[in-house]
Amino acid sequence: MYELAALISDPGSRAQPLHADFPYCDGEGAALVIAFVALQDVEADMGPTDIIPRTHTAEAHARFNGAERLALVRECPNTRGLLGTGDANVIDARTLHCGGGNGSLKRRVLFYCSFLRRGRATAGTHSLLPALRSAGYALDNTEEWVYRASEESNTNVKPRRRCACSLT
Ligand SMILES: O=C(O)CCC(=O)C(=O)O
Repeated sequence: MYELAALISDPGSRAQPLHADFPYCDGEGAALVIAFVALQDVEADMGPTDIIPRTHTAEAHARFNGAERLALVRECPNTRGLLGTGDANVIDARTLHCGGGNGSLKRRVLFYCSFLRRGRATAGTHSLLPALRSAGYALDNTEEWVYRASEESNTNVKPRRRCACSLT
């Protein structure tokens, strides 16, 4: 696990510039995968995340770094960020995206977490608490920590309130 936090866009927040959270590197597959989870419904005037599918590629990054940045944005309608509470967008972090401007009176909050490929070094800072960085939360050992966490939380509530947790 690489990041674990929430991002907040308050009313009046400006749109972000289009960006990728990870560079395109020749010969390398996806190194970082991010899930953005809506903590409330995200409506059109709240500045939904604008995600441009299939832009994790060499060609799209070349266009983005050249003169075609605006053309890329215009090619794709901004509908993928319209989410119901609990819905998620999961992207390869090389995919071009940006938060929209929040012209509503509602706060937009997205919980996000990301997973970095094992052994992949990065230079940047990230939002995962230092204490959690060495905990070994990865996608290939979720049985160990997701189920353990759900078991632990289930033992701390009255039986009638227990919930079944699964990854499906
Ligand atoms: O605000 C959003 O929906 C996206 C935020 C984002 O892409 C970022 O902070 O890198």
